Amino acid sequence: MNISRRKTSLRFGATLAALGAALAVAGCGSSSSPPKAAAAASRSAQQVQQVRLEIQTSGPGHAEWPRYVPADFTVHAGVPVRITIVNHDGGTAPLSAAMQMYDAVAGGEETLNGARVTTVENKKVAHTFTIPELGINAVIPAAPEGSTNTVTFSFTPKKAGTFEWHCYAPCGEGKEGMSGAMSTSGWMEGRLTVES
Ligand SMILES: [Cu+2]
Repeated sequence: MNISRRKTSLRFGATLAALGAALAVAGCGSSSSPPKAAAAASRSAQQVQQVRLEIQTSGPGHAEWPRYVPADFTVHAGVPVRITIVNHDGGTAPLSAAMQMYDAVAGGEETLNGARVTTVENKKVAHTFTIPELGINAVIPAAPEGSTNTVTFSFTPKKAGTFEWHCYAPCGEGKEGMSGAMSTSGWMEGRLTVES
């Protein structure tokens, strides 16, 4: 009886050890798979480069000039970019006849307060975000009084380089509205740097 019991308990012990080893292996396998999947998901979520710009109507330097903040920013080539532009400027600056092609979105997809748009009525235009060298044009309508509006513009930069962007709505000073903020880097023009 004693011997038999010892054998049983040994066998039981061996079974437990084997079970423990199996659990350890299973634990290893099952704990490594989900994190891999989670990492892939978060990597794909990060595959859109988010940039946030604000069009402000007051700030240091030239208190009355509208400006994009920041004016200079950097993204990576080959990865989709979504630029979110929050416009605080309620003033309109309809495009001149020579610039009226910039009331149409080009080179990417635009939304205004969540709805897809392809053009903005010229009399409502406040600013544009335009990179002629890349064929990119986003149109920003004037904000409702006392409020803001939000434009998103999505595109994928293909080549590395430094590209100047401009606003082509005459929101500056002077007879044509093209001086002041319109001709000053850091206000209505700036640089997009695309790194490879
Ligand atoms: Cu402007």
